[in-house]
Amino acid sequence: MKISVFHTPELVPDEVTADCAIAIDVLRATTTMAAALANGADSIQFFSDLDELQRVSESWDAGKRLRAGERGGQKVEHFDLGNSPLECTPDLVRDRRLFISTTNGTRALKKIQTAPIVLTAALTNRETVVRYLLEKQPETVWIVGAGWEGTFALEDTVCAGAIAQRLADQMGCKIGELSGNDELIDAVTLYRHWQTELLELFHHASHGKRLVRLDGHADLKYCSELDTVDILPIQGETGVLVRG
Ligand code: 3SL
Repeated sequence: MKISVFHTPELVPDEVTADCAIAIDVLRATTTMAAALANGADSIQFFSDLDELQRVSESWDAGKRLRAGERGGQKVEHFDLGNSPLECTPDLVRDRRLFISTTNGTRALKKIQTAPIVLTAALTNRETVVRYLLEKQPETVWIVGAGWEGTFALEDTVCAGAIAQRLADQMGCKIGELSGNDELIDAVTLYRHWQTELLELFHHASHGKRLVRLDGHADLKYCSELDTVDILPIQGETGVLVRG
């Protein structure tokens, strides 16, 4: 298995040639998606465009849909949910489809949606993603960080490193044997340094600081916890994530 890390969707080649592509937006889209599916959501349909989300979700049974998303970290006006994993309670999400659009996370997913296998990962479901990769053994894996509007994000990179480190541990190999590009080594180095202080790292991250200004302390803490949910969000039909 060779793993390559791309820090932003913009860095991903237009033709996705990986056997498996994984989108990461730890703060907060892919953490929210894992929480929603873990708490019983039926599925998650992702959009980069809000108008398209409105149009497509109109055709869905009103009692079975939730419109979720943010712009600038704030809930989109008239939507049912913002983009906080803590909002995705079982009572609210059970058996419903989330129609979601976020600033960066859903764009990362759009960029990789043609890959044969599309997953989302966060720190919270890291172990489940690793277990799946160990079982399926895809030859090439691309991990794509959502970043922030085209720039590098610490929290996405540290999660990529956490996945790769755990894989290397489980496979009993050196990280260099898994490395598809230099960014993978960089991500693992970041993880090794901060692995016991992930919440502190998030307070140094520019998007972490932005969320703290929006009173997002509880979200930051939830998103920094490793291996807390056993869920694999995997693309079923194009643009729709289901439980793997
Ligand atoms: O950028 C994104 O996709 C969001 O996850 C950002 S926020 O954490 O909801 O502000």
